[in-house]
Amino acid sequence: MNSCLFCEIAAGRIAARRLYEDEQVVAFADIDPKAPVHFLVIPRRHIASLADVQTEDGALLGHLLRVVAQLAHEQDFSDSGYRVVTNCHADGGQSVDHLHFHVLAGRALQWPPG
Ligand code: D5M
Repeated sequence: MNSCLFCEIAAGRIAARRLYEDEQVVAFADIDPKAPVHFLVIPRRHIASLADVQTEDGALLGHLLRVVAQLAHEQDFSDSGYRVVTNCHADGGQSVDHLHFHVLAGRALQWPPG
């Protein structure tokens, strides 16, 4: 596998504003925020996209989404609301090939997205 930006962030070799980390996942601020709150939650292990998730990754994905809900609660935007997005492959708008969930909050978000 070639060098992966989000693997480097997860390993601490590239700096990011980290919000949360444990043995399996890392959350950090998006470098180009699209809302007052915009961070990314990633698995430490390299999974290229949602299309590459395997059945045995179910517990990891469940934990990752539970971390999203926990951070929303702790950062006090759970009640006002938020959006969780993963972009997959070219038409989905994926630009970094390491599975990541965008978490957006802090304003009323439009639907549908562009
Ligand atoms: O989302 C990829 C996201 O990754 C995009 O919103 C910018 C963000 N990004 C890119 N480089 C960095 C660094 N170095 N730190 C934090 N955030 C970063 P996608 O859905 O793949 O387009």
